[in-house]
Amino acid sequence: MTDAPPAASVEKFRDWRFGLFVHWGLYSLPARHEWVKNYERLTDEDYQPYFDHFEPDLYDPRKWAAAARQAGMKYAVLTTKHHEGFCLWDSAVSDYTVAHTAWGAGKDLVRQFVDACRAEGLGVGFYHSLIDWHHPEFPIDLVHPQRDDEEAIAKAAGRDVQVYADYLHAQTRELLTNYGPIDIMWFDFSYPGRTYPDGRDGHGKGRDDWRSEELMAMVRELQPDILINDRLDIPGDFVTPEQYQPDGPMQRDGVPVVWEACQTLNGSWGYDRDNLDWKSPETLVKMLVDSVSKDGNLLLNVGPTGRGEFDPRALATLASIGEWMRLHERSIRGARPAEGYVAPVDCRFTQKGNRLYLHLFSWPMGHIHLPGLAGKVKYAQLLNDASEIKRIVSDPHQQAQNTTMGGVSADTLTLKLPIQKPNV
Ligand code: JFZ
Repeated sequence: MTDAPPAASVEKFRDWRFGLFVHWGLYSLPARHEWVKNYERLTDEDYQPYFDHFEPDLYDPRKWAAAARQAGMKYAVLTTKHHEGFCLWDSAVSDYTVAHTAWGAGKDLVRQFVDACRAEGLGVGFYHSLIDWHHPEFPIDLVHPQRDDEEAIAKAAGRDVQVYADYLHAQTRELLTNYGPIDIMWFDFSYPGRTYPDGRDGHGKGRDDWRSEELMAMVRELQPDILINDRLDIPGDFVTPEQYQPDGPMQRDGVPVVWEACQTLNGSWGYDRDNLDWKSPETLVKMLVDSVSKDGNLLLNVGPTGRGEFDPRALATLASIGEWMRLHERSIRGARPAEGYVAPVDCRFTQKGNRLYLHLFSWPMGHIHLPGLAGKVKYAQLLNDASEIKRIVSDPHQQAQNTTMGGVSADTLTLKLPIQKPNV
């Protein structure tokens, strides 16, 4: 690893626990997944209408940032450029930017985003795609074997990825020079050493293609306090499980590592109009709790529309999460896993200071048994309304006689819960 970030940056990031991911670009117009250009094998010509019609007249990132803050998020990460190659800022080294669209002459959507985050008190992150389907020297090559073909290979021939790497470095320098202190750099992604199923060279991309060490050193030089993710094909400051929850605190080479799960609202990162696969707010809250209980963050994605708004389904979901966070935030923000206690089935523990938070993913039948906690809990309450919960410590005498609390070991704390789950 090239150096390490300051401990204060790491702790700040871990305390945030919950952030907003925004995938926004030309793909918001076809509105059927940010990989549409690759999935549907669209040529540059096919894709041109989205550049020509990019006109996000309702773009007001203060609204995005306010929605994020109200949902309980503490930072936001924007796709400055996704794989399609389109830049949301007025890059000096590209014409494929918002500033070169008919609508966006002279506009810098990244600056507006950064200003909005700062105004709402959110940390700021930049997602930046390593892959670029538009740059003339990027060898478009195998990412999805089943979707690649001879034409793509032929197109890749003769392209010089090092020329592209110069461009990548120049753009990264712009992003980390012109917008003040940036908290997170989120590169995406490497796929080294890929081969086709029949053994042909798949032209994978990795550290030698991006010149990852050099790139990371530059990022640290420009932004000494920044955290860099782990998708440069060299170790980064945090790891990024994507669309899955790990089964426990994450490790790298046997050592605990900072991590952030990224999750979609509906399986697509970019705005996907006809998608019906929306996760419920309850599922998303469970993902957040699950991450924190395993010492990780959750970066939850919204794909804004081509007009630049969060669509009503996304807003409603964020509002529901926000209502849960209003009542339960202190079990999340700055929280850590509970050391030494194993949560019962379908439960998660988080801890902050001497307070232990028990999150119940399904509502128990009147009692919940907590092995190892007898005599360790001075007071128990529901978090949503501070109403007391009665503790029942099993009585060894009764246990011996196998009566009231029979079968519950002496070190088990039993809590008596209301039969009805609180309506929150
Ligand atoms: C990448 C992007 O392709 C996707 O569009 C989105 O931006 C997401 C956050 O990141 O998707 C990936 C990247 C890496 C893996 C899987 C999906 N991977 O290494 O398994």
